[in-house]
Amino acid sequence: MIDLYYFPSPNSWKISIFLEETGLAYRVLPVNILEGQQFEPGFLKVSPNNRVPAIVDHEVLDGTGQPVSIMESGAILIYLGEKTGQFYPTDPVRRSKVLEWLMWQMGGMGPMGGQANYFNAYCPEDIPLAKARFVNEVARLWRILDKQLEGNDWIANNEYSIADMACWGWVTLHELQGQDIDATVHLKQWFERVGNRPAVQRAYAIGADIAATPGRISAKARGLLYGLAAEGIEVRK
Ligand SMILES: N[C@@H](CCC(=O)N[C@@H](CS)C(=O)NCC(=O)O)C(=O)O
Repeated sequence: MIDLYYFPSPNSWKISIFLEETGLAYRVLPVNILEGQQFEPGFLKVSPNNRVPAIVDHEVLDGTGQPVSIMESGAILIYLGEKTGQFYPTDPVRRSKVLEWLMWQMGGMGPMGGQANYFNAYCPEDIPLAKARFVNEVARLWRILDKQLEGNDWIANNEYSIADMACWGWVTLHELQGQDIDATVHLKQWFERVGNRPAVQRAYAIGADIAATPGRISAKARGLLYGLAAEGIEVRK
C-alpha cells in the first residue's frame, strides 16, 4: 500500500497518474495547501520541503520491512518506475532519454511555469517585466517540447513514460501561464492524447472538491504559498 500525500495540482497529478496507470494499491491523504496543512508536523516528517506530492511506501522491496517516505515528484516517479518496471525503461540509453525530459520538466517547465502563474495571477503588484520574462520563457520551453513531439506521439523514445506524466499537468494551466496552446500544434495534440487516457482522467479528478480555481485563491492562501508576510499573513517557519 502506498500513501499519497496530495493536493490537486500539476505536481501531485504526476503521481496520481502513475498510480492509476499501474493499478498499484494506494490511498490518497489530502494536504490542503490553501489552508496551510503542508506545514503540519506530521506531513513535514514525510515531506521536509513542505510541498506535495509525497509518498510513503509500506511495501518496500529492500527486505527490511520498513516503510520509506519520498518527496519530490521526479524522485517519486523514478522510484515507482524502478519498483514496478513500468513507464521507465531499463535499457540505459532509453532510460536516459526519459530522464532527460523528466529533468527538463523538473528544472524548467515546472519552475518557470510556477513563476509565470505567480506574476500573472497571484503577485500583489503588477510587474510587467517579470510577467514577460516568465511567460516568454514558458513559451520557449513549450516550443522545444512541441518540436520534440513533431512526428512523435510521446515525449521520450516515442513511448508513453513518466516523462509524459511529469509534463501533462502543467499544460492544463495554459491560460494561467499566458500560453496560446493553439500555437504549438504537436504539443496540443499530445496534451489531448494524454488527457484522453482513462487513467489520467481518473487521476486528474481526485480531490476536485478541494481544488483551487486557477488564478483565484484567497489572501490567506497567497500568504501561505508565497510567504507574503506583507499581506498580514504570519509565515510559519
Ligand atoms: N519540486 C517539487 C515542487 C512541489 C510543489 O511546488 N508543490 C506545490 C503544489 S503543486 C506545493 O506543495 N506548494 C505548497 C507550498 O508552496 O507551500 C516537486 O516537484 O515535487
